[in-house]
Amino acid sequence: MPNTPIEISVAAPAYNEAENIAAAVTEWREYLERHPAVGAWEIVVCDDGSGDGTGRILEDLQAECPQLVVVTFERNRGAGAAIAAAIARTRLDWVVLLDSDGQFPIANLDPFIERIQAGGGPAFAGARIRKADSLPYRWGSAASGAVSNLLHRTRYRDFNSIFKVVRGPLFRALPLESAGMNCSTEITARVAELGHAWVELPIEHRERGGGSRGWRFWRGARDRALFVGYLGLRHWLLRRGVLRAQTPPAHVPASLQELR
Ligand SMILES: Nc1nc2c(ncn2[C@@H]2O[C@H](COP(=O)(O)OP(=O)(O)OP(=O)(O)O)[C@@H](O)[C@H]2O)c(=O)[nH]1
Ligand SMILES: [Mg+2]
Repeated sequence: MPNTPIEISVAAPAYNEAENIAAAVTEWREYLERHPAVGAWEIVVCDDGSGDGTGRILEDLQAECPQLVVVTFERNRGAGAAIAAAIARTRLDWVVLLDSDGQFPIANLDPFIERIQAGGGPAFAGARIRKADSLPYRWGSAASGAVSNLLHRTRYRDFNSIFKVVRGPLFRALPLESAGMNCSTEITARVAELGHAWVELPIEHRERGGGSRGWRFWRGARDRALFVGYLGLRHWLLRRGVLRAQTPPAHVPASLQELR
């Protein structure tokens, strides 16, 4: 097992990231090309109806990087839709999900690759040691994370982290339905619903490279509260056997019975 090269798909959403996307894709490409444990790799970016030239930059990058796959939305559909489309388009054994604004150094992947080579998985998550966000956003994320842990009877340090490393078939089978900025929370909850424990590893999180935050605090906080409530209700109904969980892909143990 240790010497089997790992096949990795990087999946990322992008909305008006003209200032960041070239540096991000180049950083990912160089890392994947050079990492001794990485075999086949691809980068899948979903351009979520950007209007700042992000699409053209991606086209230029594709000319020199055949492993770069671009999914283009004609209009902006929100991070949730962009993330789901990028994941669905991946093809390889392991999928790494992260943002394309440069806030997640790809070098964070080192310890995850070691764990995968040691036979770990199927679901790893990056817990941000220090969130490079302003206080209200850090507080908001901590509060919603605490409520999600309560509702899902889990104890994750960073329930809302978007930095995920998951077995491809499992990730591609998740019926993701969140629209805006709640996809990370949904992914954490849905994998937990299937009876998998996320293995959390500490990661670095840095300031956004350029460009500005594309969402408003109070609207984001309201949507997050509503979504956490919805996931909590789903989980409660699953536990009571009122709802049936999605049928997990063949290789995932039907450990859902334990939840009843
Ligand atoms: N804001 C926003 N981001 C989107 C959208 N669609 C895709 N994205 C991407 O989703 C990722 C996360 O969005 P960010 O705006 O960085 O959210 P954030 O990290 O909470 O906020 P920042 O601290 O400003 O980076 C980025 O890679 C965006 O390019 C969208 O409709 N709105
Ligand atoms: Mg960001």
